[in-house]
Amino acid sequence: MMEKIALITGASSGLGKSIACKLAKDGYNVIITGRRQERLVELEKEIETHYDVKALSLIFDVRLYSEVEAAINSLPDKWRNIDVLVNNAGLAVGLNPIQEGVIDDWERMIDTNIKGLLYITRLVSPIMVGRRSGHIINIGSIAGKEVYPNGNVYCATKHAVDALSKAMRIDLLPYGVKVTQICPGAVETEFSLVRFNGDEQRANQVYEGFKPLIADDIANAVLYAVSQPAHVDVQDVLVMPSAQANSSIFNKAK
Ligand code: NDP
Ligand code: 8X3
Repeated sequence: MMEKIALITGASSGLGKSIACKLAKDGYNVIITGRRQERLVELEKEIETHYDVKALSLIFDVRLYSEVEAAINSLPDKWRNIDVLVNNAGLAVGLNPIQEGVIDDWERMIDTNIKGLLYITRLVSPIMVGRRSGHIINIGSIAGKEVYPNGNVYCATKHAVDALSKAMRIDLLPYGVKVTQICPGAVETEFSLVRFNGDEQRANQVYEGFKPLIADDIANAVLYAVSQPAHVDVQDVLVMPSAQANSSIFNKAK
């Protein structure tokens, strides 16, 4: 049996990749998941080269329960006892007023950010409950605390993550399973490139004139949460760039 195991969704990029590396550095064997196989296979090699742990990639789309179920059921016995689940896979698509919203964008956000998180949690939490131990980290957002113009459905999905984090904490409390929500402000990753369908110029504009967070800043928060003693649960962490006061007020260079 392996000592410590963490499963990180959305590890092919951004926060998930950095979280996987930090946890591996801390001695976790990591199950890294996403849809882009080549990236995950490369990360698997990178982790096993640099750290004294094992890495295993699982390729699936979190929106498809049958794929998620098959992936979790395919885990070899020695990988099944997951200690830490990081529900990170997620995205924003588009930035339109509600009356101009694109239905397919809404479906992608709701299916990924809410249903995907639920599917994985439904499959992994019984393992934790059975072992009377475990830690679920949900990556929320400042967008789950406040709404901002044109953020409507993305903000709603992250408000759902906020609600689900509180709800999971209640349901899992009797079984010694901790739940932490980590809510970042603006982090420079592929997030805006995805939101604006590959439009690099528009994506770069999001981070102009101020210093955004980097993925490692959020991975540090995850490491802090999982490193606490058994009697301490870091419930909710909001990490913002120093130049960002709330979801829409920034101190940008003129
Ligand atoms: P990235 O676009 O860099 O990474 C997103 C990750 O999610 C990728 O690994 C992607 O993998 C995975 N993913 C997306 N859709 C699916 C899917 N259907 N099935 C499986 N995996 C999927 O963005 P971030 O790292 O910034 O985003 C990570 C999380 O952080 C998200 O939940 C986001 O909402 C949240 N967040 C981000 C902030 C930011 O400013 N960047 C701020 C606050 C929260 P693949 O494409 O290979 O499937
Ligand atoms: C991502 C941060 O402010 O673009 O969750 O919604 S924001």
